[in-house]
Amino acid sequence: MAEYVNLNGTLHPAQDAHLSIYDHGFLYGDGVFEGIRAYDGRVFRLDEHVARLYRSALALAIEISIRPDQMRAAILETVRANEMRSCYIRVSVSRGVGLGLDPEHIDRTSTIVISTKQLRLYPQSMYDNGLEVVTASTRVPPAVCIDPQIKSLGRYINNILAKMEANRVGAGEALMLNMAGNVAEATGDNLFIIRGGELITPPTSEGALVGITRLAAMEIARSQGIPVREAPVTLYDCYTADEAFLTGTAAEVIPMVRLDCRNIADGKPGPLTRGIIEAFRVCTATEGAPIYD
Ligand code: PXG
Repeated sequence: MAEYVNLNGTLHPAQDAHLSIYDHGFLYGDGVFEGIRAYDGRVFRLDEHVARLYRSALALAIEISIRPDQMRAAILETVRANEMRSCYIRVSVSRGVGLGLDPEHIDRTSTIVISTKQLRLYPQSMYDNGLEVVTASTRVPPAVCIDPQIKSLGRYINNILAKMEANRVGAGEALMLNMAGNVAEATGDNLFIIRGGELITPPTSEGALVGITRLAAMEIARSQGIPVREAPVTLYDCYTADEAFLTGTAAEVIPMVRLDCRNIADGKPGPLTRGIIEAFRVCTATEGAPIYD
């Protein structure tokens, strides 16, 4: 079946969806995006993703030319056009088209692209046995330079470099530190540690994205009676944690069992992590905006 892409409100076969070479997203990373997932006919936390997209755009003074409810409908329409039930949905929005940095001199009609893909996931064995992670030398930019709450295209060059550091040593992910040397997050996932029965995750002021899976994991933990706290996390805290895991739309909830050649506790996924993974799978299977009524 042909793959369809929604470009500025119109569905095109993927090979016919063309962007200007002067699109500000391409030229300068001047845009925002969301990575969303559908599970068996339902889009997980669609409204939260759309809301975050518009907050990111607002913070960068990018005017998205359609309303959030129209964006929501366009996302669902695109998944339907591709006859998908479970997939990864990518929404990218750029400021507009024109050469030169100055937004005054470009056509500030936002470019909006919505596409769907089959996901390549971590293999099940990594959920069962956990992920080996390394600390990257590439830092997250300080919040005074670019607020980590903004899911912008341009921000990701550092994350890509950090991911390449992980690839170089065969690790599944890389942790990124902030300028103070505390752990901010992984390249495309948030970090959690468990210590003394308590769940701890770095606050966004430490350089973490306000992850939607992060929020789901916090809600699940609280509902299971596990206390949750946002606090700075050091590498020492990770090395000596009872359990650790990462959360993200792509990875879902995945145990982190080794960091920088050190086992975390016994080097196996811990019981609280397993409980949260199980509950998260129930959430993704039962919640979400229906794609096909
Ligand atoms: N931190 C960063 C830097 C991220 O990019 C997360 C944490 C997890 O957030 P969510 O809301 O997904 O729980 C992310 C998510 C992509 C892609 O297109 C990127 C993400 C998610 C899905 C797809 O590469 N980043």
